[in-house]
Amino acid sequence: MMIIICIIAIMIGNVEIHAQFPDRVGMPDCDAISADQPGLVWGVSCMMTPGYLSIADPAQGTVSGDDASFAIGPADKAVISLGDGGSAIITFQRPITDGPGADFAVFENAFDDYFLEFAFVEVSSDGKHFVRFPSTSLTQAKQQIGPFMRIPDVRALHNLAGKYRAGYGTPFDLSELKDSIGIHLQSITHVRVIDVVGSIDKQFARYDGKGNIINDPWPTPFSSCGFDLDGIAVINEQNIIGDQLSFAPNPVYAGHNGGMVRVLEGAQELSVYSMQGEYIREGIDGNIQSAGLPGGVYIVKGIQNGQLRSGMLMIMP
Ligand SMILES: [Ca+2]
Ligand SMILES: [Ca+2]
Repeated sequence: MMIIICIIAIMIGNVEIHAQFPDRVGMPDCDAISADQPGLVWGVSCMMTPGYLSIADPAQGTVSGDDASFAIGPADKAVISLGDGGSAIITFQRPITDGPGADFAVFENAFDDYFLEFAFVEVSSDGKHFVRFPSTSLTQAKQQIGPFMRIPDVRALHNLAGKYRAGYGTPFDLSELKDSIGIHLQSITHVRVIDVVGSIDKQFARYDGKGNIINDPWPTPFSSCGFDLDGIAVINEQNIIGDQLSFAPNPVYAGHNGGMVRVLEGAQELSVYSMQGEYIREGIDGNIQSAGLPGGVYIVKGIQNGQLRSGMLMIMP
């Protein structure tokens, strides 16, 4: 009997969505983060990799690439449009940490609760190894959602940025990545946002964490196509230990970001020593040059807020 029901369901083809995730802004179970929530801190740098105007016709080229500053600072509806499959990496003044509940939120500029575009979200604690939040899209993938068509029910979506309208961020909780390797959940320095494309054509489709095709408005061969990143807000920011220098990223791969490590909160007269106390090199404009240093743990000393402080920096080979 069960088998027959299953076969009928497959034949009908349009099985009801099992809506199981929070609903749109204004509904009681909505988990969106308002851009006006007190205490949010926002991204400070953005590096964008433009996607195609249409992934089905690469000859049309990529999106022109908006002013990257539109994706940093508070969400203000000035955005960068990623294009089909495009991405952006945002960094922060201090690392994000896994605190209670959602740890950061990603803001898009949808003008209402239904005309939505989605993006994968990945995090890194060294700018090199990124781990993707396991996403879910239970929206049907039999009929393409066209460029001006509605997303039927946001309760079918989880861990995809862009679920909520402008001014309301999609929350991400680092504890969902606790079984991941290669990242430190207490020191996330980079968030990468990647347009999901949205085509249901298997040549171009992108898949959620369970292998479902993600269906969102497509094709959209406009200069403003793809996910529109407005900003990323940090909810749980790493506390800086008062009397120690802290670095971002830490640990760091020797060649990361041109081999530069930033000293959080700023410091002057930086110098780098081996664990045996041997002087190695000076800092440069508040940064440590990690390129060329063998893998290992180093002691960095510097003047911060008028006091001599030190901290430990780990360089990965
Ligand atoms: Ca958390
Ligand atoms: Ca913005």
